[in-house]
Amino acid sequence: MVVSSVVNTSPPLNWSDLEALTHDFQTDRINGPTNAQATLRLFGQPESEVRVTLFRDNHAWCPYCQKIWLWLEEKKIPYRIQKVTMFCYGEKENWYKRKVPSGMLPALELDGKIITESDDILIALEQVFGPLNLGMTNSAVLSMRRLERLLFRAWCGWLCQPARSARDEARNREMFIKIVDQVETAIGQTPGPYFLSEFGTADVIFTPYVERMNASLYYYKGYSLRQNPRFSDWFDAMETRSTYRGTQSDFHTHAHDLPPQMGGCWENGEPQMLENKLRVDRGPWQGLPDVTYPEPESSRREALDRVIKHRRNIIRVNPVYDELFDQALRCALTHLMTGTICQPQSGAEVGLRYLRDRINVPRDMSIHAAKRLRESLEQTAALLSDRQSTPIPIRDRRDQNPIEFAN
Ligand SMILES: N[C@@H](CCC(=O)N[C@@H](CS)C(=O)NCC(=O)O)C(=O)O
Repeated sequence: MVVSSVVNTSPPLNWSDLEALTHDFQTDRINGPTNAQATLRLFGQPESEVRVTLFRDNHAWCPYCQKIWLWLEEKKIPYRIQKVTMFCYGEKENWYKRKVPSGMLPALELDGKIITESDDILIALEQVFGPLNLGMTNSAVLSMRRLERLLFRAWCGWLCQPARSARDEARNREMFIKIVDQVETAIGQTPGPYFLSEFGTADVIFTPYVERMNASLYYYKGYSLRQNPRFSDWFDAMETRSTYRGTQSDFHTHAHDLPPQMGGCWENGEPQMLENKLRVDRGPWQGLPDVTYPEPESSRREALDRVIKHRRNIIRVNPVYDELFDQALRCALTHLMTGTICQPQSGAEVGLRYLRDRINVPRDMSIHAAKRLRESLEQTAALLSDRQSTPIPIRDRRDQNPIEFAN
């Protein structure tokens, strides 16, 4: 995809001009809307009220962590966040292994006591802070929890093992769709868009894997979960909640974070799947069914602010020479903020696409900001050639080792 607009021969903006364009983009990480960067959340309460520390994974990939994260945000419980490395992208921190010898995530420290296993964590939190509407052991919630596990197993059966034949593939798909129909019926029995008559625990339990199913089946199977009317209404309703928006990921992030976590995701090679895969990887990213809430006017500024904050490390870890990539990155950011296309130097396209492929939602920025940034990186790269960066690894994601961003 080569852009046909007129190319500006003038140089891209320098870093201080770019910095001025963020207009001091700042959100209140501690008391403002849910966000992935915070290490303390107070919801307007004093820090002395904090009784809880959530240990969650550094990249916000872990589904069980998202469950606890969303619950705490919905209940507005003051808490600290400590981020831990997952085995698939780096070395587990020793301090964490001393606290939780298995290294598993999430874990929660509540009044000094460590709790593991996400369901046990929710039950312990309910005992102290009260349930989120109906609680974990309510019979209606229990039946939704069972349904969620059925859906999870059917999804794994389809996605995470290679089909031996086309018949096998069709059977796995049918089994998944059969459970989807059961879920559709369950949501349809309530008057609103949520799993039970009001938003609550059941929605929190379904959120992490349903989000991952939506992304992975679109990418690896050419199937859109959002085409089911009740699921579609449920996703739309979830996206009205700022708590969910703050934890929400996108298709690109999940399509590439799941293989090492799940032990593999298997493509079916069908025409729709191939088309979807190309779109998730190469764009255009606008209009993908991973988000339907309208783009905030601040999305470009958010993307710029996040790149500027980490620019030294972003440039350092890029496979292209620092000077070459610095100039190309400024071309992309100039395009992002002004629409002006500046010519990068030959060879930089690989570096621009390397970064395009490593923007993580919500770790780095929100979903709309990431789409804008990917678009500008790709359009700038396309001025040079179609040469892609090395493929994103599937066995591990050591290319995302957070140690590279420690300083
Ligand atoms: N049953 C556990 C499952 C937790 C789990 O599987 N956590 C994974 C991440 S999603 C983990 O910590 N794996 C170790 C690692 O990847 O470092 C729960 O509900 O909390």
